[in-house]
Amino acid sequence: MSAVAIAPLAAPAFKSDYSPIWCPGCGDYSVLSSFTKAFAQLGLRPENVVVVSGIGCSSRIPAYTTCYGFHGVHGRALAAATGLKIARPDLTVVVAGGDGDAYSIGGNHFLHACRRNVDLTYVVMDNHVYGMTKGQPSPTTESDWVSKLTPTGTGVRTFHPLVIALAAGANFVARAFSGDPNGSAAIIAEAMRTPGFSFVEVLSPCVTFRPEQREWKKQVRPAPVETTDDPARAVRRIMTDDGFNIGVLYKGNRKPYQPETVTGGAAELEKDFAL
Ligand SMILES: Cc1ncc(C[n+]2csc(CCOP(=O)(O)OP(=O)(O)O)c2C)c(N)n1
Ligand code: SF4
Repeated sequence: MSAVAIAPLAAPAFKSDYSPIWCPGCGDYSVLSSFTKAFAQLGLRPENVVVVSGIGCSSRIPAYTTCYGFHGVHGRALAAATGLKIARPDLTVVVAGGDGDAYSIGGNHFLHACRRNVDLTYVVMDNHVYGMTKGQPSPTTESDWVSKLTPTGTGVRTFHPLVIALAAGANFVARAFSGDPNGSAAIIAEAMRTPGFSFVEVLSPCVTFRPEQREWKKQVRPAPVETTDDPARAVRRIMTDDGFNIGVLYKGNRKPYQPETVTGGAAELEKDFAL
């Protein structure tokens, strides 16, 4: 008897019936489209994909997909995702969050996820602000950004996620822009195809608390250089660009971390916790 062929799914099959409650014009709508397009491009099925997030406007993404989802605790998405991928290496695990979630409260997990190189794709929607809690500065907020809470700016230098990811050992580093959902989908798909910890910074404007970010569409451009597999070269390039070069900026060959002790999967682990 011949096997029944399963038809590949199109992007809309990965969108749930929940309507996003993001502000009109928020960049995260397009990032959601990029996720679903990437899943379709990779020929995935929702039952084999898990989208894990922390807390924030951007972290609402799992509910808007038809995949399994885990909308967890602020800053702890990578910890949950790492455990899941180690226990269930058969699943495709994608992690989503914002710059506050990822680099402030979640900063330590970010460093160690890069270092561990578990086969995950981490997509951070960076709007240089805490959107959900109404506009506090985040680690990527420019030091001279003036707001009600920072009347003279923060005076603190910004965190540089891509460089820090490279220094900590991430195996794939890219920058995307929400205003180009097809380009972002291609980058996210390439990140997911690349074994190990893949990090994608998506510039995703917060039109409510950073309306000036609507101008990002005029500032972004394709990176004028080819992807490199040399982390030192990638760091030099990223340190000297203006933050608006889009593309895959580094792709390495590190072997993903997958401890043999848990290859029996979740059932094996659960035996130790049986009452
Ligand atoms: C332990 C804890 N501390 C603080 C908060 C409050 N909080 C919720 S979302 C958020 C920041 C979200 O900003 P970001 O991650 O940049 O996402 P955005 O909303 O901009 O997408 C904070 C501080 C919380 N939910 N839990
Ligand atoms: S507050 Fe900002 S990040 Fe949050 S939904 Fe509105 S525009 Fe998007």
